Formats: sequence, C-alpha cells, structure tokens
Amino acid sequence: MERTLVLIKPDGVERKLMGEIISIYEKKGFEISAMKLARPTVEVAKEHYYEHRNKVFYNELVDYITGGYVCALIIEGENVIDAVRKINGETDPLKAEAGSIRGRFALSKAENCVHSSDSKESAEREIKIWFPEMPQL
Ligand code: 3AN
Repeated sequence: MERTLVLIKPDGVERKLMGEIISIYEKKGFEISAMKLARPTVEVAKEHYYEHRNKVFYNELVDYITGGYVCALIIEGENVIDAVRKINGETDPLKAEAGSIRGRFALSKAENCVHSSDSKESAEREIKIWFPEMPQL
C-alpha cells in the first residue's frame, strides 16, 4: 500500500480549513492512518525543507511553517502520492486548477495551505521527520 505525508500548513489551520481539507481526502476514499497537530521546531522545519536550503525563500519558509500549528497526516491508498498532489493543485495558486485545494483556498505561493510528498522516497523521508514513532516501511 502506498502512503504519503500531508501537512495542513499554519495558514490552513489558522483559517479553520482543517476539517474541510481532511474531508476532501477522506471523501476521495483514502485512509488516514496517523494524524497530529504540532507546532514544528526549527529543526523539524529545516529537515522538512532541506531540498530548498539554497533557495532565496528558504528562511521565509522555515519562519512560516514554525509560526503556527501544523496538522500532519499520513494518508494511504492506491496511487495516493500523485492523487493527493492533484487534489492539492500546483504550488502557485494562480496556476492551480480552480477545484483543487490551492485553487479554492490559497492566494500565495508561500502560504498555500497544504504540502504533500512528491515521491515514495520523499514520503518515507518526511514520515520519519513528522512521525518518528511510526514504523518505517
Ligand atoms: P510543492 O509544495 O508544490 O511541492 P515545492 O516543493 O516546489 O512545492 O516548494 C515547497 C514550498 O516552498 C511550497 N509549498 C511553498 O510554500 C514554497 N515556495 C515555493 N516556491 C516559492 C516561491 N517562489 N516563493 C515563496 N515560497 C515558495
């Protein structure tokens, strides 16, 4: 069974979109196998965004994700990685399909409501960061 790591980011939690966003994944038929609300430490945020460490927006990204509560989820199902990225929509909300989560709820590239893993390798790496207590595959 494939699994992915989803984050409902601080803007999504603050705007009280958590229930609505989780409901979208549930109604699609996926299984939520773990969920937690946490205020990420700087260490967790830096590890999560490691691949962006040289980008101009890296510090902004770390400040943003550590600036509030994040809802982390492990979601399971067939082709869940690609399906959830499709449901989330493109990084730039202006390019995201109108019916996607970012298309519906986000206005900026920096604060775009959700994150999800982009490959099996990223999913396992990110699950280890957010759910170190969960068994590794
Ligand atoms: P995605 O989350 O769609 O996989 P990535 O991995 O390219 O997007 O980018 C990671 C995060 O970095 C995005 N979710 C977004 O919050 C932020 N980001 C990406 N591009 C920009 C940008 N040009 N300016 C500010 N933040 C950005």
